[in-house]
Amino acid sequence: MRYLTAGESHGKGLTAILEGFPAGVHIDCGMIDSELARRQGGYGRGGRMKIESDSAEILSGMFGSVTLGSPIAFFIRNRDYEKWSAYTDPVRGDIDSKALTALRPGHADYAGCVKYGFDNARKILERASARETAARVGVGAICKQLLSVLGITIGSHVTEICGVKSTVKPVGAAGLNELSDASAVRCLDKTAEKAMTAKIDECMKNGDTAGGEVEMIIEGVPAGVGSHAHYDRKLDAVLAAALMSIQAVKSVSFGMGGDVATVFGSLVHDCMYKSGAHGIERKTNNAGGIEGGISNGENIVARIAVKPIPTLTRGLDTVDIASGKAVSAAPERSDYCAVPAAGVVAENVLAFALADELLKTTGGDDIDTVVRRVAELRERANVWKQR
Ligand code: EPS
Repeated sequence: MRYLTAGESHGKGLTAILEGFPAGVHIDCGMIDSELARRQGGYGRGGRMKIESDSAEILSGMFGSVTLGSPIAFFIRNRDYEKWSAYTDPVRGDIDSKALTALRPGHADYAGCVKYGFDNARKILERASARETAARVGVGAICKQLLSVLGITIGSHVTEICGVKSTVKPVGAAGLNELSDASAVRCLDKTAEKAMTAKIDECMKNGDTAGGEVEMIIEGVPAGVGSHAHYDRKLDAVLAAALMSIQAVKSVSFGMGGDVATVFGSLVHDCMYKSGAHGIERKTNNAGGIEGGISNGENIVARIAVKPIPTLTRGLDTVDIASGKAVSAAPERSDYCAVPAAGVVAENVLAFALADELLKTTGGDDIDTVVRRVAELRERANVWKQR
């Protein structure tokens, strides 16, 4: 599969085309909109989320909500476009009458203007904005529904905001989002939740922003997805690239992550034992469900670190490229903290990347073939039960 997104943050809206999705999957379009609504939520979001009420209008790729195997296209309207059309209309808009020249440190403003030879950073920020993730969540929501047919669930929870850490460690993905979505910061630890909310309140008071960490768990992936043989099919590399492509993500890790550097191998690798009911089982899951670039049948556990949003209402020291003078970066409208939303985006980019790699492993243009091949893969891991 592959997909493209198009659309500027304050343009008419966002378009996505998902190509290569199998035929015969019944898509609940209401579920796409609920994923879009989950992405809009979380304590610390800014004024824009009060304006938008994201909904995907499906344009192609299905009849009667059942996929055809043809490209699935959809459109998410930007309500805020009404206020911005004089600047952002693709044909008549005059973006230079709303120029942004005080470059925001941490955003794409400086590097983008150098790259394209622009002297107005608004031409960069309109596409660099995390608004684009709405389109990616729409694509992921469709892929989540394919994975669900195959018994695969993805959930996430916030593990840290601005140094405040959660101590709750969920065991799986089933039911995880019901719990995390019930929290304003999508955190399972009630004490940490309070302290995280207080950190965000501090940001609101001081015009600052807060980053954090989110953990994603994928349950039900059969062993055998990905490949040890090809660098570009290693499942951890594929999933990491997808996660790193999310705006503001600065690091990705699986299982024990960076802690593997701190202890002996005997404390890292997940010992196996024979279990009557399940074949071969593991005592631990430090690998995070991937060995040699291939899923090993355990839960896939990934984490992302998200930097604080670079638009601070208090402003940061910078240079105005129109005057060449030292100024404070423009106080554009933004979010104080988007870490809870980043978890929803991460689940959905993982859904696409995993579904894509899984289809490479199983083949199949229609859902029945994919279901049969996944069942065969699962059966292979069960053969050792008889020995
Ligand atoms: C976002 C929409 C944006 C921001 C945010 C994410 O809306 P606006 O720019 O109109 O306030 O809230 O974008 C950024 C954090 C960014 O750095 O650009 C969204 O839909 O998620």
